[in-house]
Amino acid sequence: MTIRVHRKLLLTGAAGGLGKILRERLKENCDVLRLSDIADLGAAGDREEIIIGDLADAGVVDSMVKGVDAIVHLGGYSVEGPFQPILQANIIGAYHLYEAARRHDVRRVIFASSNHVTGFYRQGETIDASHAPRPDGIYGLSKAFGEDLSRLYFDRYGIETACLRIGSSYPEPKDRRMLATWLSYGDLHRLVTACLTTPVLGHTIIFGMSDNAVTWWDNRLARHVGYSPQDSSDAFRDAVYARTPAPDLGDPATQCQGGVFVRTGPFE
Ligand code: NAI
Ligand code: 15L
Repeated sequence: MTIRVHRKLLLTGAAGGLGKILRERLKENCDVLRLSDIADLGAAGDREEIIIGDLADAGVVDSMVKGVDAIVHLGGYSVEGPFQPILQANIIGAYHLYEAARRHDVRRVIFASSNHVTGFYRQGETIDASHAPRPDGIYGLSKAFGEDLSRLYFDRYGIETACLRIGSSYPEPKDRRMLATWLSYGDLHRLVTACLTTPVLGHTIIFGMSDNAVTWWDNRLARHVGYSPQDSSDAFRDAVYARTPAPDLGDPATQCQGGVFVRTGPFE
């Protein structure tokens, strides 16, 4: 169910893979969709506003946030990499975003966190939102910072946040790991919509996954969000098995939920 409860929404990272998907779909959720990114976004379409700028620039972030009712924050460095760009985009950028939300009284944020906050848990175990973070790299650590930052701004200022620990959101699962981590684009939009519209969100951590038979994550602590996935990786299972080799059980990328991120880098 899509309910248009917001007048003006901000979507950061709108030029990215998921931003392009949500650019169209989030128009169902609001009267005006404000888009931002450091990269080109083309011309503003019907009911769109565009602000180009760097999340590391506090002034630009302030102008992005001013006048919106809620924020879907996808912008940032989205893979494992060197510390400096991750620091600028994900850590300093998230701080600027929450400070601007506090100043402009924005009450709800949907934050694109990542499964890499808990990437060092084993593929043979099931975790929920009460398990301690075990980041699998600098990128996962930066998302853990974003989750803690949002908790501070909830406890202190009452700004509600959903931290979406997104698994792997692509048109279809690319490999055997993604049979567990896959989040369809339709379910991504359903998840964001549920977080935008649930009456009381509070500060919530929720794993962003479709209704996959193989799963490592339990969303029982986020039932109040009302997210009900409609898609499943199961339909892709035979095809994925047919085109991918049997996993090497001695490889940390097979042992751990974070996959290859657990052995990517260091970069310095
Ligand atoms: P993406 O890399 O395609 O998009 C990120 C966008 O952020 C890009 O358009 C980029 O230009 C923008 N950006 C980067 N640094 C910036 C800065 N300093 N200032 C302003 N904009 C900046 O990533 P994707 O796949 O669209 O993911 C969106 C979000 O979801 C990211 O935060 C990512 O970490 C998170 N996520 C995505 C997953 C997936 O499966 N696609 C899985 C887990 C988390
Ligand atoms: C992520 O956090 C990344 O943004 C995305 O590119 C994928 O690699 C995904 O995790 C994943 O774990 O598959």
